[in-house]
Amino acid sequence: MKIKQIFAREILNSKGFPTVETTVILENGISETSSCPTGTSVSKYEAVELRDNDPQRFNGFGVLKAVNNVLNVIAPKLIGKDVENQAEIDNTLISLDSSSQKSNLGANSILPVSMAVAKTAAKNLNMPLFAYLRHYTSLSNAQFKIPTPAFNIINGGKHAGNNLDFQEFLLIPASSIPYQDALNMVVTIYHYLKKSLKDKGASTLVGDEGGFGPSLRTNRDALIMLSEAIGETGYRISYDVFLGIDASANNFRQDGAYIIKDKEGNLTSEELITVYEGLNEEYNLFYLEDPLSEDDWDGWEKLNNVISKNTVIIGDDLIATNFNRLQTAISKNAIGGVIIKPNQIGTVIEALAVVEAARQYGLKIIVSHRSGETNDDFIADFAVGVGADYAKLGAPTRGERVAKYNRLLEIENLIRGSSG
Ligand code: 2PG
Ligand code: MG
Repeated sequence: MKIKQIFAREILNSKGFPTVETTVILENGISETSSCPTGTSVSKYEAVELRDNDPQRFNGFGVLKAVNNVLNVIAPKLIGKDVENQAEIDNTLISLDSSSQKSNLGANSILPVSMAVAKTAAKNLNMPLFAYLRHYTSLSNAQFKIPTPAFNIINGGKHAGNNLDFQEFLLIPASSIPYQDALNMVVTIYHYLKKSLKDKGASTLVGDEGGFGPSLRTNRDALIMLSEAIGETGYRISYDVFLGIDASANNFRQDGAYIIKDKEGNLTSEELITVYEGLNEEYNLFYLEDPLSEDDWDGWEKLNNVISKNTVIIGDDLIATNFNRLQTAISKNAIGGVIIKPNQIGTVIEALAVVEAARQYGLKIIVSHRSGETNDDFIADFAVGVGADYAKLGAPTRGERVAKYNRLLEIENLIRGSSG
């Protein structure tokens, strides 16, 4: 079915910043809408967003230029194209922009079109989006499963106004636990944690992704609080549920050194690795994302070699959902898993290519939201469709986060229904 019209508008995201929403309409009247997420801790290797820089509107963060790019540059080239031809459409978007980081049109004009095209195509075929996206992978059509959710329960770094250096302290349920039960477990722990923060006089205000943002003495204290909360619920740590960290280490690297409150002074990569090894011995970290900064390749190689085989070292800012950077990481044996964020690269087709390369090399695939989100639940379907091992979607609170977790509940039901 051919595309008849594409609309775009400026809307707000969960952090009160403008973003671009697009609607694709087919000749038969079927339409779907999608909107662009935005990162707060962004890699310098990501596709970039176009902002208006007009101080008269939204402190310069307006996106009317990107909206106009959809309406005046992108739409005329896509109208009349078959909506099911995602590859041709995304390649048209890539060549219309023609820059290496989507800086001409802006990834925030390109991605919401690419996502809305996929959503509209699925709707036109009367298929759930996750099942439609499966066609663009090397996986079999039938075997859908809900990725293990990775919940961000305590927020720090750039995601909260507190004093923690590490950006995310995560709870990861055992993969054998069905999704509904995993959600129940983590929500139970979340509320125990809230109570114990309150009892200790710590703040229960939440950060960008709905996790608590208390100020604590060290980053290790956040792991202590999480472990205690798990203990109080009766769930077993490192059996029912595992601990993880997204350090987002770019944010505490200064002049070639790392600075965190767990250890005095400026740390070298080796010294920081020793800190992680210590934390791992105590808390059996299952998941360690961006433990080192995005240019510290030697540090990544070293850590991935020395850390216990039970810990997955995950590249987010390091890879930036970029095929070439993934190849470099693979050749250096720097990671065991990779974060996939479609807006880091700018089109659905390019994100799918990175997923396939990661799968081919046996890396864990973690599909992730951004800290600035809307209620668009595209990423939940994307995670199931591409057969991700994990889906990182924030805390199980706040509308823009639960939109995704609730969509996974819906998909879980659909999958059960289809498998009898
Ligand atoms: C991350 C993400 C999402 P941001 O670092 O993994 O949690 O944060 O969107 O701010 O880059
Ligand atoms: Mg990250």
